[in-house]
Amino acid sequence: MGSSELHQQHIEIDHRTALSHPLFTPIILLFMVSAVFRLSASNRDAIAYRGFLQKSYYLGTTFRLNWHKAAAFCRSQGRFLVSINSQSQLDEVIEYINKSGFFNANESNLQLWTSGNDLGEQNQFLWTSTGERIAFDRWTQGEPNHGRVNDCTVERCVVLQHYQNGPGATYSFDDRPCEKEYFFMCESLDG
Ligand SMILES: [Ca+2]
Repeated sequence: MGSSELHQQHIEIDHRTALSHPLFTPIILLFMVSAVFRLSASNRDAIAYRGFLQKSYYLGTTFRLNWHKAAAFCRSQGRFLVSINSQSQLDEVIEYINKSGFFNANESNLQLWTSGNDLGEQNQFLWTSTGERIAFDRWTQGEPNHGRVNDCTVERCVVLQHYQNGPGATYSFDDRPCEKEYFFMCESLDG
């Protein structure tokens, strides 16, 4: 056995010894448990702060995306698709849209994706961004109608829609096929 072979064998023995050290497993476990605790603490902090920090918005009206891509786009900007679970939240959204000038540019209709959907369970609509049930009853008359194609329900994602001049929808919700492309609105918290 040459000296280099001896050296190699020695290193391998040391490696096995380190892995089988009696303290190795407990140390790894302790590290993982503390990481989980740190993560849950930061989540709690985020929820606690949510109460007194104002939302900020982003209105995407330069290109249309399907619901899944719109959700991903918002996340890529550090935001979430918008959730609207009260009259005051709707008022903030309407104010933002009005200030954006969208309706001044010869636009009379607007449909935009929110985070609402019932993808998890039929007719159990949630705001994915907050985890809340859709408790704010702002459905367009006759909606959600769970539109179907070939016996399969395809209308499972929620738009906020507004028709300036027509009858019907006035900043109200409608379930639409998630694959359809609409404008979208993202929200985040200012901190
Ligand atoms: Ca519908």
